[in-house]
Amino acid sequence: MVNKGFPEGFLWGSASAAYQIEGAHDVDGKGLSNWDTFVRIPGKTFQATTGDKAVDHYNRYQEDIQLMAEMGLKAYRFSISWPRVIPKGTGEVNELGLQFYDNVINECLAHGIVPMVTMYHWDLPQALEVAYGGWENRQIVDDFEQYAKTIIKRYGDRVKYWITMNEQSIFTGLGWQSAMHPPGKKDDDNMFYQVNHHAHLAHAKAVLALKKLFPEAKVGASHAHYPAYAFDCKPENNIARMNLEDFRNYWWMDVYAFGRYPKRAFKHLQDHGMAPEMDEGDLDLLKKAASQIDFMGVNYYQTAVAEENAADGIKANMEANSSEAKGKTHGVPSLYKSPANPHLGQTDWGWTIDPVGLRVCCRDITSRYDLPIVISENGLGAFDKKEADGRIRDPYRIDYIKTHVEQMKLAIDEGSEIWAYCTWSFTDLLSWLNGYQKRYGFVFVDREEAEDSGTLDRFKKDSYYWYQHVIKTNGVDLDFDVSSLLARVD
Ligand code: BGP
Repeated sequence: MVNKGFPEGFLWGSASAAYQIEGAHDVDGKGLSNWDTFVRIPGKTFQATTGDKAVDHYNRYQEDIQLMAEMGLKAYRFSISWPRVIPKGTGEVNELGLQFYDNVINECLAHGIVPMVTMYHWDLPQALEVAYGGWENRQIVDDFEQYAKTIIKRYGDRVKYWITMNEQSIFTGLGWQSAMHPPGKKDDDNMFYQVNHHAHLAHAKAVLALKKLFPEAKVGASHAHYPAYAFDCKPENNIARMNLEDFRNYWWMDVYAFGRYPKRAFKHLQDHGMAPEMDEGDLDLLKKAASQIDFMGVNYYQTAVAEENAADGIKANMEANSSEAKGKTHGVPSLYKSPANPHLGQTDWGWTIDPVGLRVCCRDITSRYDLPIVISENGLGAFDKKEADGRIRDPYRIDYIKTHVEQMKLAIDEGSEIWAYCTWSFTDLLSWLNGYQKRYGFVFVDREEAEDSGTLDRFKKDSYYWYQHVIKTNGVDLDFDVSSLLARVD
């Protein structure tokens, strides 16, 4: 028997990240992050946009959480900025920084919103980058552990859901393979695998620290799940699909869930002299942490296509979240190449739109790991416009989220245990590489690329009212027509 609607207590949520919303990049004792530094390198971000002010959530968090409450949002996923709480990355703690997140958490709880905390959403203390190369040095594992323990001790009494790492595959891929994120290195595959090993160890230490202090807490990591379809039924293309899954998905999720690297992929790296260096005890640590995680976090935006690729074939590391991927084939010689999917449309930034892919993610995780799932990000970046009548009509976003929610429901009906669905994002915010014009929110923020381009005032989009209704009906009614309501509101 298939039920209508979602399980009781299902967490309808929305997500953000510190650098993309907070602003206040150098106030109240905050240290600089790698992103504060990177965005100042000419040509790195769209029209040189920065998160210096972002959408000023640091000063407007109460207003934002009030809007969430009014919507009926059940969960709010946000990240803590490491350099805001430990300005130099290690050592002295910044009490004002800690207080800011106390305020955010308390405000959420006062409105009945479950806070879901991401420990690392890419803003590394720049001091650690300068001191020893950040993630490149194994020292970071201990420093991350100190940071994790600091925030766990401070907030663990009130925060039940924790996400250690956000999209490790993406920040390392863009950081060491395609130079699009800090530290801006290119084609450094050896270091790519080494920094990932360090990040895996850091994740593991954070999981163990959390469970020791708060055994009831729920913890996982959020992977940028990028499921692949074979280009066709040519057997070699299915091998290419398996390669892509190993090197884009299982390299991370197998470690989180099993505490080991996928065998075929590890052998490939050994054969090519690229396997990460490990210390004795590393695998035991990863295994111990794997036995204690509670869910798999999934950030889902798009699927890939896999086709065989010759040893001297296409090489270009275009990562899932780069804006340059549009229409281009990318790949890894001898493993796979990834052409566009002729059956699917794309967003204005060239990201394939594939609601069924979300179901594929859930099915895959359920069968392979048998873990509950938290969908920690899913959403549509678009050029929204505030019209003369004050409305922001975003039927394309409603359609995007609706079709993804429908597929998520099918996954639940098929046996996946899904605890939460967080859209990206609640308010508009900074897109890492694509500025403020690429909008994801239910709430429009009046600003453009230039720092003083708008009032930063908030306005509800049509999708705000639609999601409000979805939450109210616990996902039973996805066909709500906002126009009838908004005719009255206006
Ligand atoms: C994910 C990140 C988010 C967010 C989102 C949209 O990879 O975890 O932080 O940025 O993608 O990406 P973009 O801003 O590139 O459109």
